[in-house]
Amino acid sequence: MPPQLVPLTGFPPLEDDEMRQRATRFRDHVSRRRSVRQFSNRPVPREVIETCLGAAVSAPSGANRQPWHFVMVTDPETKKRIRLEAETEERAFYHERAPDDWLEALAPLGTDEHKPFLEEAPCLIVIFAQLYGIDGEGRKLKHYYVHESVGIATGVLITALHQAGLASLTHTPSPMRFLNEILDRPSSERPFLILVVGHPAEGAQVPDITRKPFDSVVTHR
Ligand code: IYR
Repeated sequence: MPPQLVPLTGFPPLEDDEMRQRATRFRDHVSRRRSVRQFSNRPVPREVIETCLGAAVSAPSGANRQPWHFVMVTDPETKKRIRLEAETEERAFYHERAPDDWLEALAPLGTDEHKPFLEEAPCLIVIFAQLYGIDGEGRKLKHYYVHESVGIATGVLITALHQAGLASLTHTPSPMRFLNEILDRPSSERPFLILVVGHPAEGAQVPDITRKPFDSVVTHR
């Protein structure tokens, strides 16, 4: 099929100073994001999260196949089932499966097998990576760079939620296949991660950790 091209819109050229200002403000705001593990039960308007998902699904993807699916979970019973299954896996992880070096790496975060936030937060967004798609005639459609694509969309989602004033936590119980059953998703989809979303609990605390010095992670040639 020949490419179908249309004019690029939405890029009015900005003065360098305007760019500097915008980049700085965005950097300062995004840098204040923290992963939160204690959530209040304050509800979040559904349309706010849907709008953030609208930002996420605008992400670039391999051959524009958009190999993702997002399930918004707000039903208390479903959240409870997810918590129970996740805690079962996490118990095995923390007490049997995890090698010592992994447990040491996690120690500064203070995480353990208890995951009350899966029930307490008003919304879980379960992100699925579609290993392949299905075309109009029911045939398998190849997807490309699936994990890169879903990772980028997830990054946009986390940033959009932060911009909307919401806290989030990336949570990856391992293995996560139980999510397909609970959420009725096909085996062509693999759970990528759970994004826990809501307002931080009053008095919420976060680990006292820092980011690597900028010059150690960025070089010029
Ligand atoms: N999935 C476990 C363990 C865990 C792993 C990593 I890597 C983290 O950055 C944090 C936790 C849990 O959620 O507790």
